[in-house]
Amino acid sequence: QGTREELLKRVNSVMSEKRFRHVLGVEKAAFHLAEKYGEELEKTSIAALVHDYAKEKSDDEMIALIRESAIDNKILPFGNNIWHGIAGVEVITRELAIDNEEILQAVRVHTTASSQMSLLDKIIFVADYIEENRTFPLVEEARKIAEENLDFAVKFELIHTLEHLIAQNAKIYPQTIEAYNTWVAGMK
Ligand code: DGI
Ligand code: FE
Ligand code: FE
Ligand code: FE
Repeated sequence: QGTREELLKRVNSVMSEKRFRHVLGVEKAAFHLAEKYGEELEKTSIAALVHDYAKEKSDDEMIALIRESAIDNKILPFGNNIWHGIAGVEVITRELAIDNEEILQAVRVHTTASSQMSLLDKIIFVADYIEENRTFPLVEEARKIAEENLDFAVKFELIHTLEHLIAQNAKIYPQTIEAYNTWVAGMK
């Protein structure tokens, strides 16, 4: 197991300065939520630092990876917004040798959420949305909710992400809808 410093260097080397600042912001927000809601800080740090590791890979590289790995080819039409979490797990497994299943799962569901989420999954999902560099209109409200109730923050984020995607006529990944049905529409 490497140190945080080594991981920071690796992560910094595969993304823009702007995205690296976002990643540091996610780690900071995730630390805050981990202390508040009782998650282990080392796991939280690693998950936050690697969550967008595959975000700047080329489409060609990601498509090749999805085709040759066990990842469901049904994700292919959705683009890197969906690939970088689900297939990103394969990338961080190979390039960073991360094998902690809880960390990998938090990366896997950080964009779409999931009907079943661990505390770490929720922390990374919400921290990604509320970190200090985010500036969209609803972010202050999301931050306030995250201070009160982590599950309500997941729900708020799902509602507004889906609204935003639908307003743009974007393709909705089935797992995003599944998460919405569970967290928002009360489907068990
Ligand atoms: O990687 P980040 O920009 O930090 O954030 P993210 O991984 O949470 O989300 C990346 C983008 O993916 C964001 O614009 C929202 C979008 N997204 C979330 N769910 C879906 C989605 N895009 C599509 N097309 N379909 C989804 O279901
Ligand atoms: Fe992401
Ligand atoms: Fe997110
Ligand atoms: Fe992110």
